[in-house]
Amino acid sequence: MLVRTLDEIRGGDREVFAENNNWVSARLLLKGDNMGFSFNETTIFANTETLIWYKNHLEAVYCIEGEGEVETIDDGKKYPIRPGTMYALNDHDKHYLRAFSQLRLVCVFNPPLAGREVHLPDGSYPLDEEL
Ligand code: 9YT
Repeated sequence: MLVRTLDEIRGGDREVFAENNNWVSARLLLKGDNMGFSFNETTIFANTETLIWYKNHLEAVYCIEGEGEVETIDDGKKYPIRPGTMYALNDHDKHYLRAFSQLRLVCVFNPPLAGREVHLPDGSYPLDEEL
């Protein structure tokens, strides 16, 4: 049985800030926990725009706080994000994530994140063997 709290994660190795300070991710479950997925709570800071393209991963995101939008780059579609909204990047969709107020998002990655990944310039995370 694994039990972790955000309070324990704050300030430790499992708390990861974006290279541009747009977000902070509490990595509640990682590859080493052997669940087959990783599980994070991410805070996206207000009035930020983040380019994301998880070409190596699938991600599902569930919003529990805040207002924002996702814009998929290939077709220019915009999807409002608010508490209760889930989106899944099932097609490795390249997108902008915009936070109009602070967002709190629960994020699941397959394959699992391995540790302290931050976005590469193209918006992806490396596969863990490339870390
Ligand atoms: C929604 C999203 O992908 N935000 C970037 C951070 C990521 N969720 C993470 O590493 O926890």
